[in-house]
Amino acid sequence: MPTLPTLPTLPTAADEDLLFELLRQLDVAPEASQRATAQAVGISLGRLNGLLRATVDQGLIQITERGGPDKRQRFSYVITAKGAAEKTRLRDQFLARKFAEYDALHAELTGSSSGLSPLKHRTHPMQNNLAPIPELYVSYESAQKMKVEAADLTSHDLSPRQICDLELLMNGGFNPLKGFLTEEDYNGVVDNMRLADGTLWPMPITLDVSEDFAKSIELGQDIALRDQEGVILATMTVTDRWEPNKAHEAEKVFGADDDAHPAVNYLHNQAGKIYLGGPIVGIQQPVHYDFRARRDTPNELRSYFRKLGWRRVVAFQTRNPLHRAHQELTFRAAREAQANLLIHPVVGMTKPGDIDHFTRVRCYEAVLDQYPSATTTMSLLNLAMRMAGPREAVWHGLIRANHGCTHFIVGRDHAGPGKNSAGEDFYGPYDAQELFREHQEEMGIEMVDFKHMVYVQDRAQYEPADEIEDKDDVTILNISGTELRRRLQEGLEIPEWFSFPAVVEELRKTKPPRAEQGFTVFFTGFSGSGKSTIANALMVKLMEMGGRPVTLLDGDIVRKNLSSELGFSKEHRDLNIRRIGYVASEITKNGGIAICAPIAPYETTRRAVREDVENFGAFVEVHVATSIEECERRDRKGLYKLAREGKIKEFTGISDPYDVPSKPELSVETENVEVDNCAHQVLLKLESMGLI
Ligand code: PPS
Repeated sequence: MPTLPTLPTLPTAADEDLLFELLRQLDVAPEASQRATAQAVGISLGRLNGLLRATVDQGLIQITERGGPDKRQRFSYVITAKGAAEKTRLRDQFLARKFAEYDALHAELTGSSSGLSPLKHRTHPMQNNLAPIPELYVSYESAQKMKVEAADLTSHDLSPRQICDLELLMNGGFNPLKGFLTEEDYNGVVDNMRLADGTLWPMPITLDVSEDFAKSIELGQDIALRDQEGVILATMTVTDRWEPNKAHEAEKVFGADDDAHPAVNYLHNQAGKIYLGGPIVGIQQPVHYDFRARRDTPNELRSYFRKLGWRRVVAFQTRNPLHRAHQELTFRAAREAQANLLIHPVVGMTKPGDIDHFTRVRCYEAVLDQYPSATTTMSLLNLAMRMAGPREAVWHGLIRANHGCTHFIVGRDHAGPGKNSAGEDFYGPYDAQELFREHQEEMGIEMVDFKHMVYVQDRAQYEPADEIEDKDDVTILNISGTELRRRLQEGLEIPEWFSFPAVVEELRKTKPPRAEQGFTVFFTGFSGSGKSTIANALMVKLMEMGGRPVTLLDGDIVRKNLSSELGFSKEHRDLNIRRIGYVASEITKNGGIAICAPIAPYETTRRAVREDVENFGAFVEVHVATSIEECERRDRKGLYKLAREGKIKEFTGISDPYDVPSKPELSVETENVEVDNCAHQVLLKLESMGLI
């Protein structure tokens, strides 16, 4: 090696960042060629040479010569203990600088986002709920620049739920969060509902990613966060990476590690294994093409309230259409709180199986003229709900406080997830009110609590159930959610005391009677159990009846046409079934009948397909319960023999698992029963469910 120049000092931040990059690169790829190293760090070969010599001089790395034929790879590098310490120091310094830049950005935004002068310069102090709150967006000019720069960063494609979370992080809906939770904040939130600095925050807002993606990231690295079309919405400096204890999170946040809870199910079966945390810088809002005029950021709502002089605002959270009981409840709440009313429905993600938000918003619009326009407004909230009952109520309250509201309605079973796997409610009906009450002072928003509202026919009005003193002398009417669904499904009357004709009309448009809706019949069972034969017979019978198009997605047909590249590992089987589920849900959505007949050995995957389909219509799971012994005895395709001989690996029932369905709509035995009879049993089931 030629003589080394003396070590150049590294005075600027950019030089220090470069040294950090180099040490990191040498750590990751100690035997890469110099050209590759220079390319990875983004400098010329000459510059690299100088830097390498300098780092050797400082005792940060050692270079050894390697033998071997490849002249370009003559050296390998080892980072010394001193080098490792320097790398850590540089990383921490980098992060500290990022945080400082970030805080400065916030300070700038606090004053400028509404076009008002910064708060400290204003002569009249503004009421807390009306002053602008910090957003995480950069200015338009910076965003244009960042978009170009961020194109070179490693990208994470956000899931629909993460997009909802990111939008509320960026627009201040999740204030005071400045990004996805760090590990320390996460632990505090999970265990005590508090961030590391003690601030109340009940819900973990985490960026879950796959193990492979997590491995490709270095702490301190910036990543680009993209929506599902690839648009860069934000960048994030990854400061934390950890594997969460999901069972613990489920217990603490949702009250039980039970997959019957939609958010627990999501946590275990959809969320990635690793969480990344760190501050984000917002580049642009997620794009929404629907109901644009009805969507408002927290600052837009605050400025609207400011303009109208609304000092007290009570928010009503909902994921359901509004019926008369809700109208009465919201009127009463506004009266009680002496406040204006904000109808603030969630249009992000709600409970699987809920009425889609397009229909709901049309329903809300249909009843808006029932409210006094001078004191009521409606705005849509792109929140991904977790159905976490009490914690969710506190979370909803904080979000509404950020949106400029002073009061929040909490009714019976707020954000309830339904029954647990033992058939019991996850939370008590008024647990949410209790937890909210405990924290409301600190939250800066007051609860307006309501008991269950029922209709008293004698007085032709709604009253809270627990306030009716002459219960035994009057006629009390109530239609539950389940009863409403039944009436819609069967095309039965929905009385005017219960809902508004315009709402019912909208609901009937999207929810025609069951006999006119699409649905999916999903057969599952061992190979050779008779799934395909029964499915074929069923298809022919349904086609004979006519009325709706029928599609058969048989295991073998699908493997030929949709999944020809897949094998039989768990991963491939899951992918195969999810594809079938996707096609079936599209058919169901469009009013057709999908008959599926794969083995589908895993309960969790079948459940995911059920959820996909139930967004649009009924899912009828039929277990073809032929025993493995009988299937093997029949061995129609000769596959069992090959499996026994070890010539086919991972064969279901022989060398691969099959989860017997725990709650199928129907289970059919095929031993000593005619195929025609089996298909008929399915038809009877469909009839009893009102589907034909
Ligand atoms: S899965 O698990 O649902 O994705 O399987 P599926 O798509 O229904 O495909 C099952 C058919 O593939 C043949 N086959 C096997 N089955 C199970 N295990 C292994 N290892 C295997 N290898 C090939 C078999 O013929 C199945 O057809 P059916 O119609 O079920 O008999």
